[in-house]
Amino acid sequence: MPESDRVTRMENSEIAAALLEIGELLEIAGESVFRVGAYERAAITIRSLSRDLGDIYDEGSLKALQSIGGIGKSTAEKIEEMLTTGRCGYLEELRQSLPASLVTMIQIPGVGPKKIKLFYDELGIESIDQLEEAAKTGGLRELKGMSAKSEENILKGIAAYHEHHERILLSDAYPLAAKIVGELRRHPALEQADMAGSLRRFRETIGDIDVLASSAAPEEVMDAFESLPQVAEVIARGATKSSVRTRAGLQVDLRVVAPHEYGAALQYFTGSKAHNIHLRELARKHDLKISEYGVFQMPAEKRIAGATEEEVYATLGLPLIPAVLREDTGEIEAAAEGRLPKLLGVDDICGDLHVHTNWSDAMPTIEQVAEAAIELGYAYVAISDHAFKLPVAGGLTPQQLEEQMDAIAAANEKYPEITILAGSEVNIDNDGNVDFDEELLARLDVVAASVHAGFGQDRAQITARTIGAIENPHVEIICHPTGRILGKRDPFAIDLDAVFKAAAEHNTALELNSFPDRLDLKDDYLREAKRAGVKIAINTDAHHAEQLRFVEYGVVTAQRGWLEAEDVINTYPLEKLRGWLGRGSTPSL
Ligand code: DGT
Ligand code: CA
Ligand code: CA
Ligand code: ZN
Repeated sequence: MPESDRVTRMENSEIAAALLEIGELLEIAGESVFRVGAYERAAITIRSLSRDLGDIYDEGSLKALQSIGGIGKSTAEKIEEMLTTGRCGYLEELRQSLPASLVTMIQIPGVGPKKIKLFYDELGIESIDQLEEAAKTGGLRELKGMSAKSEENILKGIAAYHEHHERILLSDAYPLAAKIVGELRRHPALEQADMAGSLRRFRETIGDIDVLASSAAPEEVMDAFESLPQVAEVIARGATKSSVRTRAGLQVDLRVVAPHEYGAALQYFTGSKAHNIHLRELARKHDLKISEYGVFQMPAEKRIAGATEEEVYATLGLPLIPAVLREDTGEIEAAAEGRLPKLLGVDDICGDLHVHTNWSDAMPTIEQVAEAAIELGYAYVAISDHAFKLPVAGGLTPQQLEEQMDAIAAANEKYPEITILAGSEVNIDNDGNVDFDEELLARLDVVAASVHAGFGQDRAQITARTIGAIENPHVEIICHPTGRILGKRDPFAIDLDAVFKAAAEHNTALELNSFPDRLDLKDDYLREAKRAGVKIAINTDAHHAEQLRFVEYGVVTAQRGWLEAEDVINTYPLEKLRGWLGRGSTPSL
């Protein structure tokens, strides 16, 4: 394939978005859940791939695409079509058959494809705005199965939708921004380029992508930026700033500054706004002025720094404050007093304590999980499949769990370079009890417990259930403690103070689930948990071997929560972890 065709090839994120849209359109059209689910799963798989589909296709054509777990023949053919033509005929056909705005309506909590079809067929409603208008004016209550109450619920759902959908997930923005920065760095006129804004601070969601560059030839750099294959349209262009919209619909702002101003500009555009305001107030007290152009001694306005961020902070007598901490939540005071946390990094992680296999609802075999973990340099990985009280996720019966423990023992023989821990993700029932009897739980290496049902329960009940599991001597980790799914589901009404207190007292770890739409516990809660003396497990909950790499999103979130390696049990080497788990050496070895 000629080079020019290559660069305009569709990205993984664009292909995933197209497949997801197919699934959603089929759902509205009333297709079987099986077909719909196949597209959804393929999209999820593609989003978690660390390699470009284009590269995989170049190496092994259609066959290679099909060998990616979760991608069947017809999906692989659609991917091939998108890679080679940049289009998907099937999606275009589906779009023709239904208005596109119907698809976004699926994302309103409480509004499913059946209702969308009803509103469309009966009232011609095609958009969220039209739906909102109809609900406000009592226009829906006469329809079959609808009432004034359901109109009220729809309005609530629309409010929740707006709250969640103004921002995009870090994991959707980061790979794209990394590519853009990588491309810019290859430009001969470019000196430096970095992500800035909330993306550089690794916030869980991103408003827009900010990129900063330095060059003596800003026009050339902006021209190159605007002609990147990811760019769909240029929104605005000035002397030093260009804003574009990508084909995936994200806004990217590029600013190009002079090299001697780069540090001051990077500091300014990294933010947060609150951090910047506080820093600038502090500067005034030192008779300094900090702006995006540099640091100036007042009143003479003599420029004293600006080329690097270190320099900017040093003029205030501060060490460089890591971008992840710049939220004005005490980091400036901590820096001044020399007590910034020693943040943990991905290299500190020794293993993953929450991974699923094809024994329950996930793709990989135990062996594939082991190999992926070895690839990441881990010392251990825990297989913690679902348990039988969650049949929809293929939960293991007691007998299946025993069989799996044997299979894990065999895999440990096969892979001496890593220890595969036998675990389980048990379900916390309404009374705080979990699957399996004590004898079986005691034979595992590690037990994690999750709330998987009853999300709508009141605060007292959901808190009591969780604390019940925390108090269980056979449970070491509580998974995704607030149950939120970014953009989809609010956290449940749980009393985290009470949970933290119980977890500290019973030495039960709470999970930081690294799945990009969970990140649960979130940054602020991690910090509170740490203050309460709670240990954290940074797990991925991977359902695909590639997803073990999501640990990176967990680690940056942990950094935002001021966590240090000692706070996180899976930074411990195996023996120390075993000591913490308190189970001694175990039968799986
Ligand atoms: P986002 O895009 O909503 O996820 O959040 P940010 O933090 O990326 O915010 P954005 O894109 O509006 O602006 C990028 C950075 O520019 C921000 O983090 C700090 C800086 N900035 C923006 N507005 C102001 C301001 O009014 N004052 C100061 N000191 N800095 C600002
Ligand atoms: Ca931004
Ligand atoms: Ca911006
Ligand atoms: Zn799980």
